[in-house]
Amino acid sequence: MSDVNVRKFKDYASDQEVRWCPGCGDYSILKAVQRTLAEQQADPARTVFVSGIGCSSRLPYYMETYGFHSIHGRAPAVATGVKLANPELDVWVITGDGDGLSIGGNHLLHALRRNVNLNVLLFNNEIYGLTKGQYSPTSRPGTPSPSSPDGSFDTPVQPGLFALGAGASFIARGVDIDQKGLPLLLGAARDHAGTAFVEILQNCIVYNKDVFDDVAAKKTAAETQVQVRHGDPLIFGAAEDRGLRLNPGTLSLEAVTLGADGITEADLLVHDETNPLIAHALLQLAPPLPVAMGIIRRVAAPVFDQSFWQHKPTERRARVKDLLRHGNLLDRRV
Ligand SMILES: Cc1ncc(C[n+]2csc(CCOP(=O)(O)OP(=O)(O)O)c2C)c(N)n1
Ligand code: SF4
Ligand SMILES: [Mg+2]
Repeated sequence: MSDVNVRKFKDYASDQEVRWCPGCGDYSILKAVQRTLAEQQADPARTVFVSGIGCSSRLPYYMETYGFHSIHGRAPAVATGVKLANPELDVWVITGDGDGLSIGGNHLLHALRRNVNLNVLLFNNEIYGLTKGQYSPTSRPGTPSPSSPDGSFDTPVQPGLFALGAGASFIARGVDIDQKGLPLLLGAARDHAGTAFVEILQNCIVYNKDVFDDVAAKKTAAETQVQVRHGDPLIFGAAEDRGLRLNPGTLSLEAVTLGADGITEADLLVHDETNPLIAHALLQLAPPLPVAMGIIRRVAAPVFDQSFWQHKPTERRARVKDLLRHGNLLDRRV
């Protein structure tokens, strides 16, 4: 391909004025998405971004691709329809913690369990940003907000564990500002056959500023995050001298120091993307333990849209117009 035909990340940006608050983490995610499409030389004419409602859900406006700003919580359903109608499209779902896990929890659950070939990006800022800062299903207990003036007392849902419980075949976690790591995760999500679920920790600087500082702050990230890679032992720390081993008594991960008490790399747990127990243990990690980043789970599983068309090959090109003009729709059932 000559240079003139190579798409740069700016080629995926639309001419729309970006209307997020200055400093919002959504800007970095948008850039990472555009960078991913450029890295993979994705065809904009075959790319669709479907969103629900929320600040995060404004993303499709800013992409020079096809897009739907759909209904609150319903993006997975709309995206499933898009993918079924034209399986050749690369379909992305953009959702927030409120959109995807509150009103849309049911829709997300079914897309995940069906394993529709979609890339789902959940922007988790632990707050309803668009509606001015009410607490959300992922807000940590004690979050003060207009709907919880004395601090929230709900038990939050953890997006990755929700996805695991729903049977997701791909689960990853990244941070908005990680311009190196995030495009790699998004690229892997795009390559995955089935629903790829990516939770992105996103800083809402207006209504929940720096809520992820204990995990995402750049200065301390080497200590507060463990980057997981299939086949590698779980090592973290700026000096790479810390690790996670499985405590057989509690069946949970514990942090250890390499070299102390005779501990070596051989004592550490080796990441296996296909092992659901490891995924569960990694998703349980929370401060003061390092939080898992990267591809936590990735397995091959039957893909809903592929199975659908295998069962209805002749209907593939059917047009709604033809169906509607045919009289009684029920007579057309096959
Ligand atoms: C049916 C319906 N109920 C409620 C709302 C109000 N509403 C709009 S966005 C939103 C929550 C958005 O939160 P989130 O998905 O976390 O997105 P963020 O703005 O934080 O990116 C709510 C409750 C709505 N638009 N439609
Ligand atoms: S309210 Fe929060 S999430 Fe929404 S644009 Fe502003 S900073 Fe971003
Ligand atoms: Mg939110």
